[in-house]
Amino acid sequence: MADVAEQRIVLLGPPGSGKGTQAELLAQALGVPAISTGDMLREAVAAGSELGHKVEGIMAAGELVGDDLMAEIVRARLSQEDAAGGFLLDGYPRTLPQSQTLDEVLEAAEVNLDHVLFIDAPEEVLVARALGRQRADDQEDVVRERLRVYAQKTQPLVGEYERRGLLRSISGDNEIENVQSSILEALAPATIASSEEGLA
Ligand code: B4P
Repeated sequence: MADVAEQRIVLLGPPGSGKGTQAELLAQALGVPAISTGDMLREAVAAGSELGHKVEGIMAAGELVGDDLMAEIVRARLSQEDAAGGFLLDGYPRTLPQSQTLDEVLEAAEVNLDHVLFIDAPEEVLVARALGRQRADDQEDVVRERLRVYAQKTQPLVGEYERRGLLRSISGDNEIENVQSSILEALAPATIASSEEGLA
């Protein structure tokens, strides 16, 4: 039986909902690595690697990097040793084909996805946060494009994971600490149940 440290969790939500912020806090609480595809891509751009050159323009325009390239990156990262005992995936999957890739990776490793945390907030809150951050892909027109792409390509995953009974919805329109408390509360029944089974 999986214990607390073996949780495999996906963080889903629109750009600026606080996925990255919450992933870091939750990873510390659960003792599993936070794997952010956005951070991995930004590091590649900063390093000027071949991958960085491929994705730089796509990210700056607010579009999604191609599913095949993302599959390569995520397969390689999830096969690393630190992800064997659980992980928090921040920003992946973002499309239905990406969710199929994740299913394949998990099936091959004979493990399951435990939760999908869906963090949401009103559009104007998301735009205001992104503009406050001043990252290269945080110009207002790019932010609005990222929100459009999110609604078109990523939003359908919410229904998909809800059907599978994995979705836990969290309001991201709150103080960072309060959002984190809501997440821990949403995970608590499963966490408590698995610890009790571990003790039995
Ligand atoms: P990401 O890095 O995932 O960008 P994001 O969605 O804006 O991040 P997030 O929602 O985590 O926001 P954060 O916590 O930082 O992706 C960037 C780009 O990479 C994508 O557009 C795409 O091009 C590419 N990419 C990544 N993954 C991909 C994939 N799977 N497939 C294809 N392409 C992919 O929070 C935002 C701001 O709000 C921060 O400044 C934070 O301090 C603040 N904040 C957070 N929580 C707050 C709160 N509760 N109250 C007030 N402020 C808060």
